[in-house]
Amino acid sequence: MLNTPSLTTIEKFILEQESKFPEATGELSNLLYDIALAAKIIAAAIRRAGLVDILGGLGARNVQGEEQQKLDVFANETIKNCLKHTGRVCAMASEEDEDIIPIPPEYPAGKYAVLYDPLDGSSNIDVNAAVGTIFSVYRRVSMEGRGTVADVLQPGCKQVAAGYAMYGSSTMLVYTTGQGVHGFTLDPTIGEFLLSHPRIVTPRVGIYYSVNESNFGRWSKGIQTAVRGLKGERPDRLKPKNSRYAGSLVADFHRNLIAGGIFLYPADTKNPQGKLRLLYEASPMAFLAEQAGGSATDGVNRILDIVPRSLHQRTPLVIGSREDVGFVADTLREVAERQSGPIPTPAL
Ligand code: FBP
Repeated sequence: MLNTPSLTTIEKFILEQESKFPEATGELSNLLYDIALAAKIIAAAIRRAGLVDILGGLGARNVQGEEQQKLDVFANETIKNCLKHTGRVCAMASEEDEDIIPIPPEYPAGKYAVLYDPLDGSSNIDVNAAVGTIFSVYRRVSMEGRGTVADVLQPGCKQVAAGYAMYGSSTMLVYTTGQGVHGFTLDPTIGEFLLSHPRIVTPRVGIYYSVNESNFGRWSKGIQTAVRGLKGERPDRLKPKNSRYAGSLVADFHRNLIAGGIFLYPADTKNPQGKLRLLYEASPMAFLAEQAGGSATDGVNRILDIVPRSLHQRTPLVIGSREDVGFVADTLREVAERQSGPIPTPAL
């Protein structure tokens, strides 16, 4: 008699989570399935990328001024097509689209707004390195009908769900709805996301630091001092960390989430506001980091408290193991105080 393994599919897990909330309508659960479906479709395209005409640029530039990759556009359209008709979404916003993405009039508008970075780490696509999709979900604030900009311009602390799919050595989906962080691995033999990393907790002190050090000369004195500290120049505060940088936020964040570590994309003279986008990258990752016991700041302020002013605003990002993020914040304050006198300490 063949024993069927006890499989916890993402559907089973989400239903178990939902059953803890008698008032739940199941709409958020279904929305998470829609996103999981989109991730499967994108994963299938990425797995065959070298065999079909989906690598390389399109020659067009997106709203960020970056050359759009064919996979960027494929992923962007795939997510829209998986969400727009469901009646669960009132509006969307994508890193690849200038304005909010309205739900077509032929479909009902729902109670959630979804923001996403369809393909994070685009520079890794053509070299077969890990890339990802990042998503963030808010309850709408506009009353009814088609969603508005107000539904997507909300501070990260208002998120009801966030997560990412990572297309690496395996395809994973990691998400939170405020009940901890859970990871699922796609079993390609059955096409199902199965629970592989329940209740992820990130170590308080990490072993890795992840930053693009080629920008060192363009950093502030504070960031230079902090990164030197992470490398070992402050044995009184920290053990030296090993350097790892994949050039894809999802891949760097995931490593540090599991093994412990800190990722930084600071502001610099080329990117005075930082490079990463608050709504599509920093806020969803900050929700995950905090739910796993880590933290996320712009160096000073808690990312989840930042009230967005525009759809594509950028922010410096320091995220990961709580004590390491705290060390960077302390160092930035100490250097600033040396340069200009005492500064009040914000709550992290
Ligand atoms: P996109 O690919 O979505 O534009 O994301 C930006 C990103 O690729 C992050 O994933 C990554 O952390 C960072 O930029 C790498 O930037 P750099 O090449 O400047 O180090």
